Amino acid sequence: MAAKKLSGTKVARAMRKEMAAEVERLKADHGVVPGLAVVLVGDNPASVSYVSGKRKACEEVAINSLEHKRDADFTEEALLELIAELNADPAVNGILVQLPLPDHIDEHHVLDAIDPSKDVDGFHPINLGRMLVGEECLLPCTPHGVQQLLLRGGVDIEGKHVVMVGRSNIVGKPLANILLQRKEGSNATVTVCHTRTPDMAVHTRQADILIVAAGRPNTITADMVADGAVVVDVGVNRIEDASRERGFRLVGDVDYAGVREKASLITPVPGGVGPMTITMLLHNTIAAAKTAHGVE
Ligand code: L34
Repeated sequence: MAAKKLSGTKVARAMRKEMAAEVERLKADHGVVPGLAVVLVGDNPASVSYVSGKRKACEEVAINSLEHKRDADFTEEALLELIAELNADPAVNGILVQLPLPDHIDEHHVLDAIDPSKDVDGFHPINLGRMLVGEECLLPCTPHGVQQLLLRGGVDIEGKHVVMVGRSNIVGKPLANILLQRKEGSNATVTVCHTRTPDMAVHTRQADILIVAAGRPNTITADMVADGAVVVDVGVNRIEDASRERGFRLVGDVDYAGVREKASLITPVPGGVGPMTITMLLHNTIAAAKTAHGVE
């Protein structure tokens, strides 16, 4: 029997409705309008598209979004200066520097320069450290979005065997940590696989919940998935396709057509994790604004 589809678009829509109401309340009761600064260096087409999705999502819930677009030759020094300005600007509650950055800029220098209280990506070592020890913090958006998508999709994570494929700083490592927290909505047994894992299928077949963030199409095929598994596809890959208006189509890291015949529940691409990532960014921006203004 084919899997049910777990739609991130639907869950994101419901969450954004709640958030719009909360932003309205913040404004009415406290005169606070959350502000998000989005910094984009260069013109990577995928980044341009994601940033535009973030702007539209902000509009949807009435968060003030301020875009700072710079040419690809923008220096690291100038970028650090811009971040210092945004750190000091009280109208800015969240700062997001879209990744990847051009090669001449050291990503760590940049992420470390963001005020942790405005780090709505949750990429600052302070927030990642707090996450690791289970303290309150701004959580990275894609991992938090995956957890929310599972929970709101009715998937019980407690005690389940989660197999994470991928160990990036923005998905695999933080998501593995979130799901193994001693907290409600987590408490999973977590295995992490990566490019140096011999015979990955041995592990992926053991998964109750298989989460894939490998950055490569068809990383997971039907033979690598247990009957009835829940499969979350975090990948977003552009495949050239002349029959499409944009000249490409999006596929995940999972062979969707094959795997949906084995899984019980599966997230699509597009319309799966992507919309959740953006929704958790809104969540973090609202949370940062509340903290900055001492609200609740
Ligand atoms: N700083 N850099 C920073 N923060 C992030 O959280 C990200 N990420 C990743 C890349 N770089 C980043 C994103 O925003 C990936 N990512 C992201 C965000 C949104 C979507 C995909 C990736 C998304 O909305 N995907 C849609 C399709 C969009 C399209 O048509 O291009 C989907 O339905 O999957």
